[in-house]
Amino acid sequence: MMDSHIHTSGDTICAISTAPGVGGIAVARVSGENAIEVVQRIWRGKPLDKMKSHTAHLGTLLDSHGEPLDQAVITLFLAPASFTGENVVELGVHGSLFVQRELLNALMGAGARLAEHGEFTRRAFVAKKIDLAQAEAVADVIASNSRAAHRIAMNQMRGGYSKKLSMLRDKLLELASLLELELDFSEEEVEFASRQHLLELAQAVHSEVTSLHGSFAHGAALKQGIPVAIVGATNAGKSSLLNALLGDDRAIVSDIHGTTRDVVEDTLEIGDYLFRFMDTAGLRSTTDTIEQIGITRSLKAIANASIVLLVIDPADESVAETYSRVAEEMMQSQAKLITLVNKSDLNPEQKLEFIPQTVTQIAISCVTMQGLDTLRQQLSDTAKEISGNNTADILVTNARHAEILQHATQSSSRIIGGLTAGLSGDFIAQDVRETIHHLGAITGTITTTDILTTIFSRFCIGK
Ligand SMILES: Nc1nc2c(ncn2[C@@H]2O[C@H](COP(=O)(O)OP(=O)(O)OP(=O)(O)O)[C@@H](O)[C@H]2O)c(=O)[nH]1
Ligand SMILES: [Mg+2]
Repeated sequence: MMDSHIHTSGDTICAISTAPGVGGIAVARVSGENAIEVVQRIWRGKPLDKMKSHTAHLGTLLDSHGEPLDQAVITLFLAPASFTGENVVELGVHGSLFVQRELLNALMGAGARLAEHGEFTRRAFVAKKIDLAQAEAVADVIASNSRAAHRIAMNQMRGGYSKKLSMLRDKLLELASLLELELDFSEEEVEFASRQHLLELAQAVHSEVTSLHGSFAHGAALKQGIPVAIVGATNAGKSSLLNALLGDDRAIVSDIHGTTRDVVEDTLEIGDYLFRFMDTAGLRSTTDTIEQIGITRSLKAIANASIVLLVIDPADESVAETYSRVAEEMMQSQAKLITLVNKSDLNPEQKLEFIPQTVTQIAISCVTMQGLDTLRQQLSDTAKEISGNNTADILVTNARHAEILQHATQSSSRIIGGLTAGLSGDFIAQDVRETIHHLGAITGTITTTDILTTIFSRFCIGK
């Protein structure tokens, strides 16, 4: 079990910061007040305590027995001008697993201890180098696997999101102080700020908080992959399409109707976006219990998708029926429908007349790969369109933030309610304070040790 108690700063921590495994070079980091003395103990080269910040030095590192371990390049970052705000030494060594292990042993022998998950970033937060939302974005940048996800994380890390939250907080503080004034002078029948002005402020905050909260569905989709459901009648070629897109035999393909029973999922980057494809069980009426469960899952996949790919074999007699069924399932959803008329190698260029003009139709073949480039382009365009439709200029991608924002939409809506109902200022001030509190919990102005421990334990060691 992980030690939930984070040691106070002051002690010197060390970790390998590069990916686990063998590499050309591995980088170890050491941070703490005594970082330089600790490294000096295993270092043969220029005296590190005489060197300036932001300088690199070539020398020899010793193992825990005092024997030469490796030639290394050491980079110094002196407090407070470092990532953690403490003295930081980065040691670039050759990336053998043996060298990495021995180096950590030597550092521990010299007085450092192994860092916990995210402890470097946590120290950066404690030193107020970054706020909590930015610290979380560091993890997102490391985990980002598409240009779109990377862009959001970078914006958050550089503080765009925090700035927005702090603007909202300022509006709320203004609201709170105006309410205060109103209370102080309530006896004197002077109106300092009209309730109308207060209402406008509250509405502005509420609408921004609501739009941030609303952006989570899309933000999460961009981060984890935009969900794309591949649906259609049995034998239409859904699993063949998944395999063709992935360039891999991911799902079982056969000419037996009802081959796919469960949802088969995989992600793929197309253009700037990561997509999460879900191959589903073919839609047909069946008495087979297991197949029926599979079909229920297909319908659920439609409900959860941002894009639905309806695969059609034009030779199939029930095509119109399948189309209506899917269209009906999609009535409630915001998802985009794209129909794929498959097996074009057998049935050259067919356009299905019963499908409305507004719905995109692409002729494809999973055998000749015809039309797949058009499909990839269409997917990337659709993803861009979905992103463009989002009114928030900042996307929330973090579930913790989304939950807090949900509370903030409720408390800010109560402020509006209170103002509209003409309630006394002290009742309303309560909800204003609560909203400020919620926003503060995102950036970390208000946090508990438990929350911090949960957040940073999800980081890699060495970050
Ligand atoms: N000629 C031709 N055959 C195809 C094409 N796409 C799929 N098939 C064949 O159609 C049959 C069904 O393909 P699958 O991909 O298993 O169909 P599915 O829609 O996943 O079927 P279920 O899992 O049963 O719902 C297989 O024999 C495939 O080889 C195509 O573009 N052209
Ligand atoms: Mg299948």
